[in-house]
Amino acid sequence: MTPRNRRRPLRPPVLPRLRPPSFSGRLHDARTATSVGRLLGIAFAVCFVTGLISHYLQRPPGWLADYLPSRPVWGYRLTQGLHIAFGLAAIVLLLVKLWTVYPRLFAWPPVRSVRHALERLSVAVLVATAVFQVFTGLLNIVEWYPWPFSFVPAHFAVAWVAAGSILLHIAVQAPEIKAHWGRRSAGTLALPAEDARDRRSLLLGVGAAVGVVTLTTVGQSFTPLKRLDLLAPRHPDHGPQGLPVNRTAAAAGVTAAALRDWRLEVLGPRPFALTLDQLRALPQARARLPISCVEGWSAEARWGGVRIRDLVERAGGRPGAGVRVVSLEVQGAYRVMEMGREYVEDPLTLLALTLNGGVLLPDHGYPARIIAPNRPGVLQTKWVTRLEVL
Ligand SMILES: Nc1nc2c(c(=O)[nH]1)N[C@H]1C(S)=C(S)[C@@H](COP(=O)(O)O)O[C@H]1N2
Ligand SMILES: [Mo]
Repeated sequence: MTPRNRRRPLRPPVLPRLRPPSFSGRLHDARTATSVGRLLGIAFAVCFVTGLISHYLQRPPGWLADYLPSRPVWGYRLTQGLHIAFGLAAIVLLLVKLWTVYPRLFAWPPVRSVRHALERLSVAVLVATAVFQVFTGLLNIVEWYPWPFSFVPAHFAVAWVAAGSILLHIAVQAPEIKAHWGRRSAGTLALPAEDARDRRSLLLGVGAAVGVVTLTTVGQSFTPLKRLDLLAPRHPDHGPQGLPVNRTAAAAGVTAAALRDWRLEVLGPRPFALTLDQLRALPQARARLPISCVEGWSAEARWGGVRIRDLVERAGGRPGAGVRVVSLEVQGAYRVMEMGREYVEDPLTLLALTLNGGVLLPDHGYPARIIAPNRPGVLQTKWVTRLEVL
């Protein structure tokens, strides 16, 4: 008898045992999650605060509009620059943070208790909203809107949900965060030395990646670094008259024909209208002010034109009056804009007729545009045709 034919005792077939995959990399631990998490927390906090500033400067509730400060002139440039820089850094940090904790996605059993289920649900909300914020923010700075909702209200609303779920997450994880916070904390001392070495390497890599992303994009608003601006969608110097353009005259439907009979109308107790030559004959003021676009770029320029407060005074407006500005643009979200008292009274707020020493080009708002200090770019209305003293 060959061994092949020998009778074997009957055994049940061996089935592969169903087991969830296991992930045991050394960097998927609570210490790493805490180290990366607090950096991400800082980035999100800066984004949240600067985002709120941006939101209320752009769409102030009625009672606030007259108190928005027009100084410092570089205020919005700074807060918006920080918003974009920290938002871009948050993309790197978020990816690394998700990588450190993703094994928990496969925790087995998936749900241990009601409490555990709620905790996982809150993490799901946190991850979804965080990804939504950095993703929509990134596409906004390249001005690509492949979605049916409008960016500003969605980004604003989800920011609150994200902020709430981050606070909840910190509260739920507080004991772990505390155990792993400091170099000599309890949870940290229990870990082997090679873990610390690997973690240092990971954090160095994260730092390098954030550094590269920041240095190659921050020049779009922080002009001393503009020569390194390789990855940002805009360069602060690229555009007609040395300034970027977001919406061209052609895109706004502002044509030569529409401009032929252009007059500036000023409505108020003593309404009047002026031709461009009459405007040029009024006392001219100069201002060196940045355009700080909510899409992330900022660039300073020299502007010349008539002070808004002079026009308001001439129309018989009371001190402290606000102004509604209407553009020639046929339709568009930025056709009508309102500004409160502080802006109207600021001597640097101009109805600009010149830019960097030349007559405004059509894409920059010829014949006349608004330029005001400490103000989001979207409110620097171009192709102005009417001012209404409120
Ligand atoms: N009427 C009108 N004004 C407008 C806009 C617009 O779309 N329509 N875009 C605004 C935006 S988003 C910015 S950042 C600035 C850009 O100004 P610039 O083209 O002169 O650089 O103009 C603002 N003024
Ligand atoms: Mo903008």
